[in-house]
Amino acid sequence: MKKVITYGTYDLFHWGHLRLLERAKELGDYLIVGLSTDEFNSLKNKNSVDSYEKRKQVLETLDLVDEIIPEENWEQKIEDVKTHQVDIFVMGDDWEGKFDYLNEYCEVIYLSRTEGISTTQIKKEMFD
Ligand code: C2G
Repeated sequence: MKKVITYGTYDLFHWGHLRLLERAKELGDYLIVGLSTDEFNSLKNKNSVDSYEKRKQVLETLDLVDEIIPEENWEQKIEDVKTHQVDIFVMGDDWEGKFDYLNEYCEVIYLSRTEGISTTQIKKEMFD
């Protein structure tokens, strides 16, 4: 079984998120999402509209996603890859190069971001 992992906040789930997860799942048989906790979001200077629990519930409705683990810090990825015996690490290419250190432990693939949609843009439209 080929295991894929990706990480993110996945706030106000949208088409861009879905396309990323679809393409990530196509690379293997089992997809793990490291979902940023509310505490880690503040470390990322990213305040999500929805709580971790709500964001997790949305991802749990997707057959695409086989497992969700909390992303609590920047340092856990190597341990996660080892513990979960991950074969492929995937991120959107807004992170291109940032996680190349994981090449020692698994394949690292950056997928193109979906243009024209972002949580930031949705928040602006919701709250402006
Ligand atoms: N994404 C995308 N297209 C968009 C928006 C997001 O492909 N229009 C991708 C991002 O590249 C990322 C994933 O969807 O791979 C989740 O996006 P975010 O929730 O914004 O993730 P981020 O806050 O960048 O967290 O340790 C890594 C971080 O947790 C990544």
